[in-house]
Amino acid sequence: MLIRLSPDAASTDLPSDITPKHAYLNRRALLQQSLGLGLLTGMGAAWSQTGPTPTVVPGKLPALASKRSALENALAVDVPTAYTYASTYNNYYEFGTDKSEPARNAHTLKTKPWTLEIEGLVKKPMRLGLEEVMKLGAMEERIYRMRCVEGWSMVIPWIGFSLSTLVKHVEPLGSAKFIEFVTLADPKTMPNVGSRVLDWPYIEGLRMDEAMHPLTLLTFGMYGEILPNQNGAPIRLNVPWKYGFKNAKSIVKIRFTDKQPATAWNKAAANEYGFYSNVNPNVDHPRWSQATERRIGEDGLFNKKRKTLMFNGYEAQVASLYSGMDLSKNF
Ligand SMILES: Nc1nc2c(c(=O)[nH]1)N[C@H]1C(S)=C(S)[C@@H](COP(=O)(O)O)O[C@H]1N2
Ligand SMILES: [Mo]
Repeated sequence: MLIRLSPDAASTDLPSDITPKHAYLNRRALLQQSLGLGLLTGMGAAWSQTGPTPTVVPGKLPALASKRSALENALAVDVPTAYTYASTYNNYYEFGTDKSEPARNAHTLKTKPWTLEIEGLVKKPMRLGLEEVMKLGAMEERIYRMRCVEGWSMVIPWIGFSLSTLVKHVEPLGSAKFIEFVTLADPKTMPNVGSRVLDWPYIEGLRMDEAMHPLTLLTFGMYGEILPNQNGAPIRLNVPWKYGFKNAKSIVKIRFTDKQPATAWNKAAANEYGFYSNVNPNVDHPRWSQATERRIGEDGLFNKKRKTLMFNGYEAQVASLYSGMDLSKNF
């Protein structure tokens, strides 16, 4: 399932037009079936060139629709990472700390039934089944560059809708300043939750304006399919201008708070992993440089690396969120 797109074909198009339209629409229709109607299970069915004609054509991101942005220019020369890498080279410490372990171990994760609890400083706290969550918004494909703090990157076509849709639905109180994301920690199905490598459950957090940014994606699928367990099924976060560890997998609770959440990696090593975690080539990790990255599947270990871009290439979209902040202190 290798997805290769011609940079020439892409150079005049917006990101959502990079994929040949017929393939895109068929994938979308298949995803709607698999996510919405429950007709398909697992993999193998999607990414077909033939299929039902969809009735809904996805729209562009409002923030990106008007003119070609730095993001679009950057993505026009990027190609999505092969599905085999995106689904076998993973960080999901609950299933092991080796990159190959989540793909081997995560089959034990039980994603049905799944309940998402929304609590804290909101007018309408609620418990929603996965299907109810998915009905809150219109699914879109977003091709995002992902940059892991360890120095590698991928380009992944995610499927989901902006987190802001869910946030508006539960009506946060004025006192809500942050959102905490709590993920599943089940020692019965997650072999590494017994270890002390992190303080479980894995918790992440965003400031409210970051959570409301249209690029912040509540994600249910990738490459036109439901998420594989190792990629955080059935529901995860994707905040593409931040290091990968911000993207909490298998979320069970979303809590609105007035205080900055204590996040898993910040608790483990505060001097190495800050709350903001914005991709920043100018701020080194204490133990290594963040100036360059290795694109998985593209560069061999000994090939040249890519330059890491400020805010992972999403500077035009998100830099204003941090104006006036010292990003070497708020790393
Ligand atoms: N629950 C949970 N979420 C997690 C992690 C984890 O260990 N546990 N690892 C994070 C890290 S470090 C990265 S780089 C991304 C990897 O996402 P991917 O495997 O889909 O590429 O997931 C993030 N979300
Ligand atoms: Mo990561």
